[in-house]
Amino acid sequence: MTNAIPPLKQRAAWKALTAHHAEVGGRHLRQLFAEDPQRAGRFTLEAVGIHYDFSKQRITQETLAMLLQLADESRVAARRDAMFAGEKLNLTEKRAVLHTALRAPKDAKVTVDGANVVPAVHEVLERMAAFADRIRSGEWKGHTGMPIRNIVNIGIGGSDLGPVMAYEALRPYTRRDLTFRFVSNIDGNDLAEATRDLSPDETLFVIASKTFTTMETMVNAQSARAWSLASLKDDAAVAKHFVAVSTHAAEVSKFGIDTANMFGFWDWVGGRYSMESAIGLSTMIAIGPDAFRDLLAGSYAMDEHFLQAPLAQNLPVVMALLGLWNNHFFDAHTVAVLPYENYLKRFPAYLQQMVMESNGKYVTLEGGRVSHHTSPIYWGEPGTNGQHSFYQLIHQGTRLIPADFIAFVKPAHELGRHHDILIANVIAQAEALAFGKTPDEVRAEGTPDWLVPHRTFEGNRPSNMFFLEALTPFALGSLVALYEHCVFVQGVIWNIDSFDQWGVELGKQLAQRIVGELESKAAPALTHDGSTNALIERYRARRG
Ligand code: G6Q
Repeated sequence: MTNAIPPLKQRAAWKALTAHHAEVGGRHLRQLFAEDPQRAGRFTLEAVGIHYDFSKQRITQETLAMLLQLADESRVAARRDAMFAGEKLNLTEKRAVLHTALRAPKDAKVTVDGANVVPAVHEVLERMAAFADRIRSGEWKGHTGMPIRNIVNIGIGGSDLGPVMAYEALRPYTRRDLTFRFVSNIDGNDLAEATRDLSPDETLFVIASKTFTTMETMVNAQSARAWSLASLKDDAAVAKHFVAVSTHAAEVSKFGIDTANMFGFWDWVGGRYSMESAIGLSTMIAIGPDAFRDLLAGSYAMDEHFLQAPLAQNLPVVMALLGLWNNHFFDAHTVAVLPYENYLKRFPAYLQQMVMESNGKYVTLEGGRVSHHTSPIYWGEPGTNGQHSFYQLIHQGTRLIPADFIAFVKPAHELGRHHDILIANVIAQAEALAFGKTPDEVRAEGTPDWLVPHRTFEGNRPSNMFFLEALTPFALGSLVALYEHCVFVQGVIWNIDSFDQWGVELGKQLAQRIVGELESKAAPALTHDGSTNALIERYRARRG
């Protein structure tokens, strides 16, 4: 399906928004709240257990109506339906985009190239569950007859960030008597640290790689194999200590892993959208098959909401539109993701890949150059830590940084007043950013005149507040799908391919060439630029 929509700036809704921004863009949130006592309720949505308060965005009802008009003109609903129906929306790789099929119920039907993919999804889920149960129960024995106590996931990018984020997020649901480690970096320190205190006869490696050719993962997997066999001293041990998650059976058996111990997925699952495919095997071992199904159920519930809710009440759609409003009309180049939940400490990193690898593109679907910015930069840290560091810039810096606050009513651990204080802080930050503190208020506190400008907060900094009940597997699944669909909607409006990632290729190719030059005994003539040549020569000379 092609998307022959006019360029963004030529769409009628865009033009209307431009005029509208000239009129309302300067209004302060203080004024907007004062004018409309119903504002908080008016700009709050509730779905899939997520209470989404966007009343602290710099919008009026008219803004929202125009943004929704933009979604209409950009054919968001039709593109969404096409994605769920298995059309090949990943244009440059000619692939369907069906991470939503990973969480479809057993009786659903999702067709790719004429075949229903749902039975295969459930078949893999069942194999994963049987395997996870065998590890968790101790039935699966290592080569020396010891049960597995350590699981090391080796993968990178989409084959790492989802599993590690989900493991950290759902720690209270994990088997505490099992140790989980995640190795991604080609830097040998990563594998060395992950294995230094583990015993090979109790350690299982999950080699997670869609292609099974990624340099980092393959080198790490070979070194893990050597580490294992140095102690177990028998090639047959590989079958007990290595399993693979991949779409490439041939490459898996080339590595020496029995394909009976391989868990498959499909080319219609993008790496950064794969944490609920077999790439989630380590997650399933950690939290168990039932909790993993709850994770899928949370994403599925958000999928259904995204599919069925009218655009004006549709969380991912509204969130995406407000992101565009800030990005384009207030020149906000970044978004701070600020979970007030320590278990979500890897969530910003996970979102960085999801958002920026998906929508960090300057080429349109038709191959032209976009005439506007695309993805903002996502970054963040859990609160309250960030408050004692970079929040200064969000409050009083010269750049506008919209924030996504994420908080939960119930903590995993009830510990004195901790949670009340945590939640007081997240609510206070959103309030402070929106309303600030006027010079008069500062003066009234007895501040001397010379200090007043320094202690004044302009406010008018927009934020989203996502308030959920508790960080359960279901809630995590719903949050992941919320952001996935938000990214999708923005990609549709920008008319870009959110599902390829050609931008990572050049560095890979150059590294392949340079590694040959670093390791060659023959000191080859270097034909890079002067700086690159000098760096290569310096390394070669220092390493001897
Ligand atoms: C994600 C990207 C990328 C990918 C890694 C690992 O969307 O495609 O991050 O996940 O490069 O790839 P493999 O799983 O093939 O090793």
